[in-house]
Amino acid sequence: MGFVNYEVKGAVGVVTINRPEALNALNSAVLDDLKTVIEGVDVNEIRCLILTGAGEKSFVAGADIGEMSSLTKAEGEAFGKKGNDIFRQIETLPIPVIAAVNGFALGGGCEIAMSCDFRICSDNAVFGQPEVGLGITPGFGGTQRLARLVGPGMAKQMIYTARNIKADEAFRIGLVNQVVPQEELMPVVEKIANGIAMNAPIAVRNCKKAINDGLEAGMEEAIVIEEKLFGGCFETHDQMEGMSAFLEKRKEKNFTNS
Ligand code: CO8
Repeated sequence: MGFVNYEVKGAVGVVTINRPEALNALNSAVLDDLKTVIEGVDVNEIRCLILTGAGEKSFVAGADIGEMSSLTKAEGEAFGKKGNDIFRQIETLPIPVIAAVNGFALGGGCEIAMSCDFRICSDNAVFGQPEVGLGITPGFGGTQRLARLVGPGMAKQMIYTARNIKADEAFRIGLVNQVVPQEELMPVVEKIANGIAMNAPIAVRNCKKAINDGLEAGMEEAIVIEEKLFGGCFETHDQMEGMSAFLEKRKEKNFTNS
């Protein structure tokens, strides 16, 4: 696929945004290719997805400023919706998605990383929402997801000042889970992804859904969401296998996604 590569490594899929000449900036063609690749992921075979950017300098340096510069109001709104739709598809994909942030994650780049389940970054990563310096607001979910992830005060400061932050600060405020040397980024993220892939896939999916759906609900409703997804694991092959392995003191488990 032109601007987005997809590689399957066992039960882990690696999606790479590949437009290094523009620091992997998201134009319409990149977003179209990303949508095609995400919709093509076989979520019955793949148990964890990794999203990264090509090259060693940038994850995604934002939405394409050249393309946006001449948009009308209606086109601007449509472009925002195009990004939002695909980012929401990533966020609600049944399997976990890890952002391996290998450099600049600015504007739409920070926003796409935040639509993933969690973020691991290299030590050269830079995060920020520079939009107000360009005369626009974040438009691919940044005002919403950043506030939910790091709290409204920190999100407002980052967005109003348009100040970029380095990897260590992103870690300190909880925007990323771990910072690793650049050369270790993909091995570390693949190890995490493989670890997730070894766990019971239905249970992992149900955890993702319980956390995501529960965060959008009040606590009374949220615990019922969890109860249903917890109950939904019983009588699956994987629940019986997981518990039998424990009771029989077996280390090896044969989880089958059924
Ligand atoms: N859009 C288009 N092209 C870009 C972008 C971008 N966001 N970022 C970098 N590029 C291009 C540069 O134009 C340059 O191309 P060329 O070689 O043809 O001149 C190439 O990538 C390399 O970039 P630089 O030479 O600038 O590299 P530097 O190392 O000097 O600087 C930076 C790297 C600091 C990342 C710098 O490129 C930069 O500031 N980029 C813009 C970052 C930014 O502001 N991003 C936010 C964009 S706005 C956004 O994402 C809004 C999302 C919501 C949209 C909703 C729509 C309604």
